Amino acid sequence: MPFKGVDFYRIDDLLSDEERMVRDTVRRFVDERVVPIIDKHFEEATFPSELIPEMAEMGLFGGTLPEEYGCANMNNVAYGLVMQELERGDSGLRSFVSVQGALVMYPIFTFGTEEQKQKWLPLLARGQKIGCFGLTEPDHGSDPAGMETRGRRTNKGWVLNGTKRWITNGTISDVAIIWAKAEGDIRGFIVETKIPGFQAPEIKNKLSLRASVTSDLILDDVLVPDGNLLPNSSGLKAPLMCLNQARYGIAWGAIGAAMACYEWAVEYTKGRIQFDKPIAQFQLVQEKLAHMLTEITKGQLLAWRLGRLKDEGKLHFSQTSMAKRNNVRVGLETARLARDLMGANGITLEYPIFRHMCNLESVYTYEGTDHIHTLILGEHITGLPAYK
Ligand code: TGC
Ligand code: FAD
Repeated sequence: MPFKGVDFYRIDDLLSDEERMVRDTVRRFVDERVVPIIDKHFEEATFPSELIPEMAEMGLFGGTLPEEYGCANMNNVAYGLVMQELERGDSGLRSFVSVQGALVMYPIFTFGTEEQKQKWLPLLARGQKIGCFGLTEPDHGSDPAGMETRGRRTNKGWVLNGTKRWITNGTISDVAIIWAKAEGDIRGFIVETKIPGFQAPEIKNKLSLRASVTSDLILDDVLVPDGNLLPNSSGLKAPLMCLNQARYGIAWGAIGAAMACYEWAVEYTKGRIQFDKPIAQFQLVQEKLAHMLTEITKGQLLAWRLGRLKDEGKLHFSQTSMAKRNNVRVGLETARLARDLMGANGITLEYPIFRHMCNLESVYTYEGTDHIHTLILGEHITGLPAYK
């Protein structure tokens, strides 16, 4: 079914011509290149790597970074619209682009030397190198400050030891940004994955984000040259700054998935006859459709305002938490309601609904769980941190 677009409050009118053009380009790409193949990839649990060159060509990797590093230098609203469209296709595709840009290119750009930027950013922007971000560990998810991965300084460079878990793109990466406690401080390292002592086995049997590669990273006495330390990264604040970028993209992306589910629910309920009427004519069904559209519209406005604040340099990370938390809730609720309205047909891969619903279960958990974003807001409101 070709996507018509969900824009009840004419948010299009709030976008510039350039923002609309970026959105429409990625919208076409998703309709023509992603939608026809994504169910097969989800079913077979493979990532659609064949799409990497086209996404690079469109400037989607590190899209907001400057042109001097081969990036598209788009504004944050345009980037958000990219994320919305990609996740309308599949959260796995948006995850791939989030990780490459927000979690690999952003830390190199923000905490790296000029030499590191010149070496890595153009390759990553062209999709010739793929990256991953290793923060989470088997025993430290919501609480990354407790990480056990260690960096020890030697006269040959840094020796890294530890295990990271649930790492998007891990097995297919050429380079990993690894966060470790190094001489007492949390630091970021650029680790080339072909190096001795580094392994990245894939985590199998996921029922969510099946069209995305998720891995363990095992570092066993991995020797990293001094020049691969990100010199301006110091403390937990550094990886958390990266997470802000990715959480921003998710706030837009989750609404993309919701838009896809809503549109299918409308079409399906108008065509499905029970008791001699389209089920869309029943009040209980209309209540659900009205609720979905209202929540999507609120989520779109949150994302749009978040983007404008980010472009104006006025964004506080607690505002990103509000949008991530709200919009993933909207995505997941919309997917579940659409599944309900489609009855038994809702559980198959014939329609994208259940796939989105399964994906969004991960999106609810990664990049800060729903609880963690609630507590970030709680701390912002009260000044009292309730995590510990
Ligand atoms: P806390 O003491 O609160 O903070 C340490 C320092 O960092 C500052 N800070 C932030 N700075 C920038 N952005 C943020 N979001 C920040 N949050 C805190 C804070 O002001 C402090 O600064 P300073 O100057 O005083 O040192 O740290 P805490 O240990 O109490 O932890 C706080 C908490 C729980 C919010 C944090 O640990 C957290 O966000 N946990 C969630 C972990 C998480 O989101 N992991 C995500 C891993 S990556 C991932 O999931 C990728 S999925 C990718 C995909 O496929 O799309
Ligand atoms: P836990 O932290 O153990 O949480 C379990 C439950 O306890 C949750 O409900 C949580 O909200 C709750 N909880 C924990 N602490 C508190 C508290 N203080 N108050 C209230 N409730 C609390 N990580 C990376 O570093 N890089 C990646 O690329 C990456 N990709 C991922 C891809 C996928 C598909 C998934 C599923 C995860 C990925 N992650 C990645 C990991 C992700 O960030 C973590 O799963 C997430 O941070 C939660 O950690 P956890 O799974 O260990 O859950």
